Amino acid sequence: MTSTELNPYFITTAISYPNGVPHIGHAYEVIATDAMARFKRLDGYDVFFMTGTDEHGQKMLQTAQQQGVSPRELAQRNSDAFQQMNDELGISYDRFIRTTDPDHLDAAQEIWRRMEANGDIYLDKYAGWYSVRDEAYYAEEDTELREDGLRYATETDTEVTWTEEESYFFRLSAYQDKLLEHYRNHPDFGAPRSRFNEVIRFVERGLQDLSISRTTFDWGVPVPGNDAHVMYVWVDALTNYLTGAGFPDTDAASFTKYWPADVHVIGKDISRFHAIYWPAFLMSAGLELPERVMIHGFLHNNGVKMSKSLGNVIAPADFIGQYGLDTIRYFFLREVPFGADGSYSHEAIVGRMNADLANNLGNLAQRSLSMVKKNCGGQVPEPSAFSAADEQILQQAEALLKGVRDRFEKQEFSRALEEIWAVLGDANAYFAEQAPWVLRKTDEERMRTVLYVTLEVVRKVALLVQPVMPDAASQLLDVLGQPDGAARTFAAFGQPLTAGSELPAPSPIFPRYEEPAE
Ligand code: ME8
Repeated sequence: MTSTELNPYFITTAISYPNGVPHIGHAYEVIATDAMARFKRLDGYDVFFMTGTDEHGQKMLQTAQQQGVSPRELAQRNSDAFQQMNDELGISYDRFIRTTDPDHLDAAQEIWRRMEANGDIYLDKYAGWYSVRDEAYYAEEDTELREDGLRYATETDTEVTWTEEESYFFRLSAYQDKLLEHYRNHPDFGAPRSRFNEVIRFVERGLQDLSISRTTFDWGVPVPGNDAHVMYVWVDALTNYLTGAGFPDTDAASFTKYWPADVHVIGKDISRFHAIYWPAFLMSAGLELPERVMIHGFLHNNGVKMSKSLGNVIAPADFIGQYGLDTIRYFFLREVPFGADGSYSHEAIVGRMNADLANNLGNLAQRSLSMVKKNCGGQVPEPSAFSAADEQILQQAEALLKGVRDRFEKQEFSRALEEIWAVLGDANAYFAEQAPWVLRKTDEERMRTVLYVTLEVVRKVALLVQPVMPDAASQLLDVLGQPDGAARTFAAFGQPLTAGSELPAPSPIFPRYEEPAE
């Protein structure tokens, strides 16, 4: 890499099953990943952000049959719905990958060939319990027979069916020690620690070889050299991350630049697939492992699990319509520590919207900017010597970039926002104490300095909240007179406002939520 090239950063979400339309859990994952991607771009990285849909497998086929359409039609229809959700959420992805894309077929078959060439694939017979809902195999002891006479996977409550067929197997058992060694040498490979520990304990209990092909249906990637088999959907699905980087062309500029991926962002229900199977497949194929698997929790509505039968599945578009996109993005990232399970409710969203956004940020910006408009000729005021109080709040704002960067590096979005809002709290206290509206009559020079300091703190906050609230932050930077381009990247963080520069007319950016009249 020459010195003029930016550092690469490859980040992915899970690819969703398009057997239905997206829900708020899907929205949560792409919003968080989008915030991370935007942060890295603003921080000077060459970011490649990929999301998409996982279109093969028995679940897709069964749903299609129930709906009387072909799996291809079902995939197309719902994949479009996922893309539409991404657009509604302002997701800045660089590629939306579909596992039915032609380049993905090549990648999936090539990783298979590599694992086979390494001696890790053999043909045998599978007999055991399979959950179509989870697209996962379960050992008998991990299932239970219930009163309805059906057998269920204990952990996920999904029905399992007895499956017996010829199948290729992957020698997962051979990777137990190598995986444990990798975990030891890379303590941040899985995060947060509590969820990573669950993965480690699972591996320590012993790994069995994995059935990786099916013969009873053909909606999948054909196994190279044996068309009677299609690949187990997870082999195909996980490989999407390689496809995006340009695999199987390992000499491609994109591959040398972006692989290995920096972060796979996924939910807690699929941590084993990403932190056990995936690194084992990659080791077998002689490919580098991703740096990090970030495991987020599940979102529940008022603490209650979302389900179609409970009728509490909320369409992301309805949320946006009610509260606004930036409020939703802010709420999810601020309210739920990333990694933990979280809950949302109307009251909690309105609370954040009114207190954090409208009061703490919106009012401070609006009050200081309107005073500048009225009393400083609509130009950034000229400060005179800073007082200790001025210096103090300026330094707190200055320190935010490093603090927030450290938090984002670990996907601790709520902590990052907490730090920003702590400084905003102090900035509000500073503004109230300094009372520039009183200074207007007694000491105009001091008034100008206080307004300058306040605007500068707001500018720094506006720069830092761009990844979370792209639209609102952009409007805030507009009213602060910041031109598009370099002035809006983190490179400009330490370059304070220029006194005398023109400011456009201020306009309120963060509305309060008012309950609609009965
Ligand atoms: O698992 N809250 O797809 P998927 C938060 N195709 N996250 C949730 C959630 C909730 N209530 N429900 C689901 C698959 N998710 C596979 C992935 S990757 C190679 C293949 C998350 O549509 C879930 O944990 O069931 C996963 O990360 C993502 O949404 C897609 O789930």
